[in-house]
Amino acid sequence: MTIKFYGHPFSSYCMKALIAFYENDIPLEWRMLSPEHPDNGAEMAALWPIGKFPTIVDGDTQVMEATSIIEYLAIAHPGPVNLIPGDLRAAVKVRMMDRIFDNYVMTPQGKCVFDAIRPPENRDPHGVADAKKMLETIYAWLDKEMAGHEWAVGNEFTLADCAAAPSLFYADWTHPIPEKFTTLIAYRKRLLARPSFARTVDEARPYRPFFPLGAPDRD
Ligand SMILES: N[C@@H](CCC(=O)N[C@@H](CS)C(=O)NCC(=O)O)C(=O)O
Repeated sequence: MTIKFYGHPFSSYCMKALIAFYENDIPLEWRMLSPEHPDNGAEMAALWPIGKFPTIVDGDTQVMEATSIIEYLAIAHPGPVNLIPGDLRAAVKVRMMDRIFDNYVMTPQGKCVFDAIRPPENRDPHGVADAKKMLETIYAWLDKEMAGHEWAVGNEFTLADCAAAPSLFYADWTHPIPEKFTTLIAYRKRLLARPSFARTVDEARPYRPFFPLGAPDRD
């Protein structure tokens, strides 16, 4: 039975989970969440009232949260690319970096984007300024942290890179990574060249006109 994937190709958290599917060629059946597919929206509302996507359904198993989906795939559909290291100490670092990319890159990036789609009277300039400050702080930290290895944790592509790819992709569109952070910029380029992530970027390409801050003409 094919795994049902509820989400949208332009969603950063969907891209994160899709990387794990594509790394190991795990088949999936799209349940696109968009106004053209109201039935999928109704199914999703019944499955997960919080409404955040992606969510997957694999037979009797439902999994919410992109990180948990990647953890689930590693156990239920293992393949040649092991995104969660078997070594428990290494796995702690991978999970820590996953949290860092979600909490301190993806979250402040999202704050800036979602603020832009609010009506002007409901905007939160202080919150957006704080979010940009957080992005600047984490860019500086990551530029040092990423020195001397290919991927987020060592030289194997892991869960942490699944989180890093869409978060740095959209964060750089939202609040550009300063040119002086050459190590971080080079890492973002390596992520863009990884076939699994490149595929998600291509699948999301038709939706770029919907990026609320205006998508740059690159990547
Ligand atoms: N913590 C969730 C976050 C998922 C999330 O925020 N997804 C966004 C799309 S990228 C979403 O569902 N937005 C619609 C909404 O908030 O109603 C995860 O890691 O999967």
